[in-house]
Amino acid sequence: MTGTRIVVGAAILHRGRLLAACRSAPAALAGGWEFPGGKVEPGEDETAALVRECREELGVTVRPVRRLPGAWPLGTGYVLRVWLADLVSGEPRPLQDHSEVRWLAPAAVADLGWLAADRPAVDLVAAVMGE
Ligand code: 9L3
Ligand code: MG
Repeated sequence: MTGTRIVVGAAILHRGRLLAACRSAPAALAGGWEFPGGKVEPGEDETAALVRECREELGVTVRPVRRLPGAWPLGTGYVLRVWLADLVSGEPRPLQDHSEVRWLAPAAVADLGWLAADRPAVDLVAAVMGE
């Protein structure tokens, strides 16, 4: 939709595990787990933003695979869209806005303290992991 501002999140799957990142900033979100990512910049497409954000936040190269159906409101005029992604290279580490990253086995996905906005996509990713 024209004018809709988009935040992309990366559901990075690797060796049967899902990467989750715990926010350290801003204070209102600190301690909440999320799919790493961020705002799509003007003129940038979603996949380019996803690759850029994963490089900036985690120091890794990812390959977007497909976008999950849905767009979830962030309450700030933005919506969250989540992409499945492969890890191409690098070892994820928290370089920006995160205190910790964690690889989750399928059984651990549902129990994490995800940000509310990410929850619906978490359920979709969990279903993909169970396929
Ligand atoms: N946000 C929520 N879930 C996510 C991501 C990547 C982002 N998986 C929210 C947090 C911020 C806003 O979107 O309010 C912008 O994200 P960022 O650019 O601070 O990562
Ligand atoms: Mg971010």
